[in-house]
Amino acid sequence: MVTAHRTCPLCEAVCGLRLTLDGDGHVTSVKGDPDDPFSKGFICPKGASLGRLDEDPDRLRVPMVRVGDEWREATWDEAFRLVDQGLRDVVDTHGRQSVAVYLGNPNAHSMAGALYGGPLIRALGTRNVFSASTADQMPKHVSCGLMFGDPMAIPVPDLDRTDYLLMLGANPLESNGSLCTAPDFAGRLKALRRRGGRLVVVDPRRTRTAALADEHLFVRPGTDAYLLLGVVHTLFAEDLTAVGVEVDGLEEVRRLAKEFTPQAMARMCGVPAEEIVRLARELAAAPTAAVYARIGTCTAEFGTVAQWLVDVVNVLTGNLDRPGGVMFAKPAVETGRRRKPYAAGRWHSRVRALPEANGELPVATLADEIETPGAGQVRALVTVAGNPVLSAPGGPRLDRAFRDLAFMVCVDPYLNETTRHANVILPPPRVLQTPHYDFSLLSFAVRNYARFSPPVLPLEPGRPSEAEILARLTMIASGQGADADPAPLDELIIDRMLRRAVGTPGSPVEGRDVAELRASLDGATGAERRLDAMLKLGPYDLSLAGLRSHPNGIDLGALRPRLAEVLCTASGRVELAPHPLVADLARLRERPAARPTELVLIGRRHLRSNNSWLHNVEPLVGGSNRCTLQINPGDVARLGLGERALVRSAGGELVVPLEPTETIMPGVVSLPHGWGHAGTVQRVAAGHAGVNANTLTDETVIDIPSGNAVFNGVPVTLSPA
Ligand SMILES: Nc1nc2c(c(=O)[nH]1)N[C@H]1C(S)=C(S)[C@@H](COP(=O)(O)OP(=O)(O)OC[C@H]3O[C@@H](n4cnc5c(=O)[nH]c(N)nc54)[C@H](O)[C@@H]3O)O[C@H]1N2
Ligand SMILES: Nc1nc2c(c(=O)[nH]1)N[C@H]1C(S)=C(S)[C@@H](COP(=O)(O)OP(=O)(O)OC[C@H]3O[C@@H](n4cnc5c(=O)[nH]c(N)nc54)[C@H](O)[C@@H]3O)O[C@H]1N2
Ligand code: SF4
Ligand SMILES: [Mo]
Repeated sequence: MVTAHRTCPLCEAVCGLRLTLDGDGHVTSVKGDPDDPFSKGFICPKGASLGRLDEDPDRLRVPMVRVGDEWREATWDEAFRLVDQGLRDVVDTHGRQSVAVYLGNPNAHSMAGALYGGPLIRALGTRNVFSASTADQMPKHVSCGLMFGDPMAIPVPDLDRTDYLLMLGANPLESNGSLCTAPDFAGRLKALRRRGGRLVVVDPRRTRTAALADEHLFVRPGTDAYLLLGVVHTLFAEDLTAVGVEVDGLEEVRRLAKEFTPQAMARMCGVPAEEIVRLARELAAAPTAAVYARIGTCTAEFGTVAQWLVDVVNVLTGNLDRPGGVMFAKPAVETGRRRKPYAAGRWHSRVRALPEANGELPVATLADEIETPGAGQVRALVTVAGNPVLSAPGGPRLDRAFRDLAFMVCVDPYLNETTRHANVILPPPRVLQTPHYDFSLLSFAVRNYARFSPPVLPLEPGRPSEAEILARLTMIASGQGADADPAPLDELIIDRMLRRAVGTPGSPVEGRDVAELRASLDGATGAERRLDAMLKLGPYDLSLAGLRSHPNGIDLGALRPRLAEVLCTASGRVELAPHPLVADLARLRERPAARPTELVLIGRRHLRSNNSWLHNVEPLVGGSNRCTLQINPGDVARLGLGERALVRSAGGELVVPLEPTETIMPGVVSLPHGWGHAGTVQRVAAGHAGVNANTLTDETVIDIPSGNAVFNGVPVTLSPA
């Protein structure tokens, strides 16, 4: 029996786990780690099934090569050589822009993704960079980039101290929180209420989170921006503003907000005008307050404007960068502090001329780039930890487009709806064979905290770690071939990092000798050495050895005000009225109010699900975790529907089982994404196939400033099936 401590990699809550393994390396129990200062023993059903997931017999163990419709196993050397050949053929004939890359969500949870995603993109030398971010939080990056100068400067609600939390389009009781790293989110919300605070949830569904709140308001999908404009209007109209930080554009926002009266906004969003006014008054009157909005408001037609308005309200009520308001975490490792203010739209996509955001093009236009002939047409694709056939808008079109690629390589543990189109699949090792540090999620934590988990089990001889897989792909992409040793890549990156740091005034190593610093670095692999270097350059005087000696994690304290440190705007002030967002109000003004009979589709999440890839773990599927269409019983009766319905949208059609429930507002239906398992060798998932929600979403409709996909507020019609 061995006990091991690990951070759970399955969601943003970063819970500490305590695993027990038998002599053969099988997980016999998974518990929350009571000694973790952040998660304090919390665990959810997903974390509890980590052992099952890790030992899933359907996970790939060796590289797979597709020849026609047949798969065969390959050695690692052979697989990398085929990748080198496949990519080289495409680049030689069609140029570098003809290779696209798609990085999926689990990259945000892995050291390999954090450390090698950037180098891989740079080595490919392509602007056809896509990721799950444009199906998720890109609106927040763009709004924060424009307001604070840095797209990664995303303030989080100070959950443990706030007196008032207005939550829009988030359901942490199912999702465990997002862009707000907070293990036991539910416990923290209950504590907020126990200390006399108030929680208000805005959602077209009365969710489990809403049930726990003081108040729940139904909002018409896709209209949170209108609701927030009504709040901003009221704050000015009733002279309730109390700006506590230096801003530019205050008068412009005051002037802009004039026309957006609560009465007019109520007609758009369905929240009564007097409720909008009351929300504004309560936010202003609370000793401290935080507005927090997540996926429901991001993956919507006015996603970026809504994210902007969230922080406008936080600024206007004096709650930006103060305890109890919204604050910026100070992680132990800061990946690339910006020097230049964020600029949007530096280049555009070839086919639809959509602007780049944060270095990426919208995944909503990936199919266009593959299907449309001409110079720069995408002919090859590299995916890492992504399943866009199920997760991207208009997924079935991508399913068809992928078939026409000249070459595709996927780094993924599963043969699934996306990777089945690959020529080569490179599977990363088991979770327990992988070191873990949360480079990105700890930047959005409600407490400053650090934890490193070394691998629990060794790699089989000859098997590369995911870091090595990505490093070798990077070497291939930079033209150095399949057999090049990737070790110098890490050393080059470390060297550059140290050189910059010794020359930076105020850095902990200012003026020191680079060679000496390099010699003092610790770590079994290049990835670990890079982490050690970053910790040593970070603000807490930490090191890899220091983290190793604290296997339960280290609490680095409550959030402290630090706006001056993160602000990177040209003016040196918070930009309250960035031009691209002000300009986008024109689009919002033109949208007609919904007709009473109109039906719109939204998504939802389930505690025992995780996008598309946990449906092969028996304890996590079944029960209430099913792919059904939630619908208000009034709509069922009005439309004369039975047990199933035919759902049609501009994007496509599906037949789905109905789940009538009073918890969803009339005129709204909800279907979870990540289902529609087909053509794969995942035996459990195949028995719970469900349908692909992204058959119905429409890749031609996006949030303009960010290029983000629109999953919520999709017009649909229903008829008996
Ligand atoms: N168990 C589980 N956890 C997960 C995931 C998972 O699939 N399963 N996925 C992870 C990922 S990738 C992410 S990004 C996070 C997301 O984390 P959350 O943002 O908390 O995601 P959801 O649970 O989908 O909650 C979104 C809520 O928005 C509501 N909504 C839909 N449309 C609108 C709208 O127009 N306005 C408003 N105000 N609300 C709306 C939905 O009804 C839903 O309750 O969760 C992560 N955690
Ligand atoms: N309709 C609708 N669509 C949505 C959403 C919605 O709310 N509604 N939500 C969107 C959101 S928020 C997101 S984040 C995206 C997610 O979009 P994606 O990231 O494209 O999809 P996932 O289902 O998370 O796929 C993750 C893939 O990574 C693989 N994987 C798991 N662990 C690892 C690992 O350690 N290494 C590697 N290399 N691979 C691994 C899995 O097998 C799976 O193939 O979906 C989006 N799609
Ligand atoms: S809440 Fe998230 S991090 Fe915590 S155990 Fe569950 S899946 Fe893992
Ligand atoms: Mo996500």
